[in-house]
Amino acid sequence: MADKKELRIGLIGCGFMGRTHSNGYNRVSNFFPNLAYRPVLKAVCSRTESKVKAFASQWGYESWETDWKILIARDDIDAIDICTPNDMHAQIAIAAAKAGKMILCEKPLSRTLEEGEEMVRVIEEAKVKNTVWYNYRRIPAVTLAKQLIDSGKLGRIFHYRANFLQDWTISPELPQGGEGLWRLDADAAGSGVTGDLLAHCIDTALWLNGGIKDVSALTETFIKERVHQTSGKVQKVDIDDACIFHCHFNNGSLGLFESTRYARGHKALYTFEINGENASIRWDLHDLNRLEYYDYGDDSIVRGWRSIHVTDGDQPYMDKWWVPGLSIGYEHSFVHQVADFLESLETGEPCSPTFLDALETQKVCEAVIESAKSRSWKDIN
Ligand code: SOE
Repeated sequence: MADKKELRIGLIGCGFMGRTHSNGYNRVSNFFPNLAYRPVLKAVCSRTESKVKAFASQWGYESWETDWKILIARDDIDAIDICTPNDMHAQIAIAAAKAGKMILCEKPLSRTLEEGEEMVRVIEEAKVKNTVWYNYRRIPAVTLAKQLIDSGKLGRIFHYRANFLQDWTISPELPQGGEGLWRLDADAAGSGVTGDLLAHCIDTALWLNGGIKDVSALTETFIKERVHQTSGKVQKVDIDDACIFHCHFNNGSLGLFESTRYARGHKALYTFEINGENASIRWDLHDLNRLEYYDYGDDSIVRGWRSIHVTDGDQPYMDKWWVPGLSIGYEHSFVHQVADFLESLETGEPCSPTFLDALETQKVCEAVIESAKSRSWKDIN
């Protein structure tokens, strides 16, 4: 380890995402031993001292701060990792870029397209290395889907279908805003399921199936008012609780997307299915090691959907883990993103999705919200 170059991390935010990223940094050098770089957990930052101290000790950070501006100003930090609620992404990323730090930003890039454009402008000008944590791309079965599509096995694509279904906000008693529940507060989050969940589906879709041309959407807010944790008052809810949209992709295929936090029984059901002229694939986050594949080229007497257990050393990332047949999980997608980021420091290549790539997802999210508001089709760009 001593011969490796250090990437000194300053992480901002100690919530769920702070834990997933920290776990990625902690695991990566054990499982990707050939990388030239290794992450060093230099400092973590959060407003509450007791919380940030406990987090630093639990995850192995050398030090902690309670003011992100101080963290950014430190010269022993190379990269800022943004794990805050969405309303902090732009100001932190812009300040970090101006200070010459690399940036790893949690998804979605921003609350609005305008915010995202400004972030991209500053980051490009500062020429700092950057990436956005759309982690699902790096689940081996999803990466394998990309390889199958790119190899031409599916042929012309006709349909792309994706869902992201949850059920955790059904109770009207659930407050909005504040710690843990900022995702229900439009000021903090920007949007509801569109920016939080559909953004994942859109990122994967753009990666697998190329750009989206236009969208037609509808959104619904089922619970119109909730107590706000900060003010203690009942306030209007401005996020979208559910969103459905359809679209044309630039390659001529049709897309159908649905997301909600009101699908009783579903906790994080992210699924997609792609139908091509020669083959189809489908994937389900609840069974994330499997990729379902149907190939019309198979001998007709055995033709049918096959379930590929993506755990073989020949399959993406899997030579780094256990032995064929043994599964990995959600957390490994973050380890893979760290590994790819470290590798990109060696190769000098961008680590996708970059801020610029993630701006494409913002464009679609913005068009989806605008389309639902205006009850009309919206072009992307
Ligand atoms: C929301 O519940 C959430 O945590 C998202 O914010 C994450 O991005 C998604 O991966 C899981 O669900």
